Amino acid sequence: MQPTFDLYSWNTPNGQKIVIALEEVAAKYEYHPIDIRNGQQHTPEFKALSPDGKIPALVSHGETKISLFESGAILFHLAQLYPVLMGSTPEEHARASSWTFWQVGQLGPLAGQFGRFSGADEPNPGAIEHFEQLVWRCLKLMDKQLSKSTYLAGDIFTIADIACIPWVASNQSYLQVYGVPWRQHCPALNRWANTLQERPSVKNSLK
Ligand SMILES: N[C@@H](CCC(=O)N[C@@H](CS)C(=O)NCC(=O)O)C(=O)O
Repeated sequence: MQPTFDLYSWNTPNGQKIVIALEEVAAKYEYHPIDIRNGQQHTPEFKALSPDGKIPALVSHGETKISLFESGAILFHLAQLYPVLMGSTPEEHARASSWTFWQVGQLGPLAGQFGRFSGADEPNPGAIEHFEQLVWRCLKLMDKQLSKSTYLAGDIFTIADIACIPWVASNQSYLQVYGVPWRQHCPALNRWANTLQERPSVKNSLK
């Protein structure tokens, strides 16, 4: 039986990841917008799906009904159902895991804090500089990896690329919002982003 999904999300990088993954495998899903600008993430109904009150959340209707929160956990769940999302060799699988955890633990939170301080009403130049340096460290690391392989995990597109691309290249990415010139300074990252943005799943999801 083909699984179907209910996705509770919003058009931000963490939400876009899951749309890309679902589109990539042509999964059947219903999109339920949770407007985080208006506090819909704090309702008891949504918190029953995502206890920390953050998008995305996914309900997966397979042999049993499974409810998940945290974008990384959702990507791994989808990769279990659609192994193509995880690469084809044990090495690619391991690298896809590593870079996906890295996105969730490093790139996402650091870019998030950079955006938080860059957009704050109270200026805090020290914090902006601190997080901007850490963001550049992330970008240079990706650039180094992508100068050695087409995708983050090797020769095949995986959940690692899905996890990272919205944080780098979507219009909602804080790098884009605050004009971080990553395309000029990270040629391999730029090549990777251009390649990914040609994929229909990415093109349709990063708006
Ligand atoms: N670690 C979480 C982070 C999720 C997250 O920060 N979601 C943001 C949107 S990108 C959110 O829901 N923000 C609303 C809020 O914090 O109230 C994940 O990867 O899913």
